[in-house]
Amino acid sequence: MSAEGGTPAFESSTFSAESFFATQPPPPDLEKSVVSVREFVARQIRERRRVVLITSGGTTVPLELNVVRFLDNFSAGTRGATSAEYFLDAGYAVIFMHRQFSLQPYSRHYSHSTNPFLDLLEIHSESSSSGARSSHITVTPSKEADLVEVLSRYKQVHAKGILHTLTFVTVNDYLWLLRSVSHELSRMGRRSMYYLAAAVSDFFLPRQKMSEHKIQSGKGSLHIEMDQVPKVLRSMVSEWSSGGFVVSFKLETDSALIIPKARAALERYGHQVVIGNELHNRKYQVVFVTPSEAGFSETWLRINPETHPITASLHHVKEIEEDIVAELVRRHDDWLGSSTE
Ligand code: PAZ
Repeated sequence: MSAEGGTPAFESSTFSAESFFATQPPPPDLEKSVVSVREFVARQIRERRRVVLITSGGTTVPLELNVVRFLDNFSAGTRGATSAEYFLDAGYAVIFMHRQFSLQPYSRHYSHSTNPFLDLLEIHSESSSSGARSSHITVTPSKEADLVEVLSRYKQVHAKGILHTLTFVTVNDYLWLLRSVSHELSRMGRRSMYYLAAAVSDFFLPRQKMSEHKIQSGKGSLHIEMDQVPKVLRSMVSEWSSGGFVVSFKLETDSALIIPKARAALERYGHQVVIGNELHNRKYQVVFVTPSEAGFSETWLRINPETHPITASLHHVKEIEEDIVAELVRRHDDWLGSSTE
């Protein structure tokens, strides 16, 4: 990186998973998160529930140690937050590992941009006989039925203790957390599912190459050379997850690349399903790519875009995640049924 602030000598432009974890520091609260996941998984095992780990939202790539600037991506976490609700409905417990401030199950219905909560409320002011004025708040009657429905589902899930939430911000946080949570979840073996919907950066700046202070302007253009983020899916399948059902996502903007890249990922990593989607129609169409006796098989899921207006998100509106989750639960059942364990 040519930027003021110094560039310590550090050679490595391709990281393996091992060299990444040997050289990049863990997030400070990792141990606390691990203990909370351990307890959550132990309870779900006792209560004989399957668990799905959902990753959701985008990762950042900080450019400075005292971070002022960072790279980010488009993901709002809709896929992950929506899918979490359908997995919970299907009887799975959910570890929801999401980008801080991205959408979350249930509260997503009231996101600040599509349905700001202040618009749900009305103020009523009264004067008493002594002349003192008081105010109270109620929910706008036309919004009440939807709110009751979402709130009661949210409360039930929390009362049952079947949703556990973890947050990440940077790609470094994400990788450390993913490895640790997968280790904990591996105790559940084939009854666990990994649903990797987060939009994870392919490139990052190793800590050893980062400028300590804010990159200064005044020397013309800025050149940053990033290293490749290690492809951890292989380690996840062969070491970390210990036999769980692994579903990865593949996002492309050129739809012709989806199938070949999904097949290449299955060949390389040996997991169960790649769900391919294209940026602009990802809310209406996805393809399941799986290994089969004939090589690979593809199953397209589609919904009518008119039944899913972009701003509407309550459960009675059709969401493609309902079909994605139903299909995965069916495939996980079949896979468990075919197990020799
Ligand atoms: O978060 P969102 O609903 O806006 O987008 C979902 C998605 C496109 C990030 C997800 O479906 C996906 O494809 N994740 C993997 C991206 C990738 O690394 O290829």
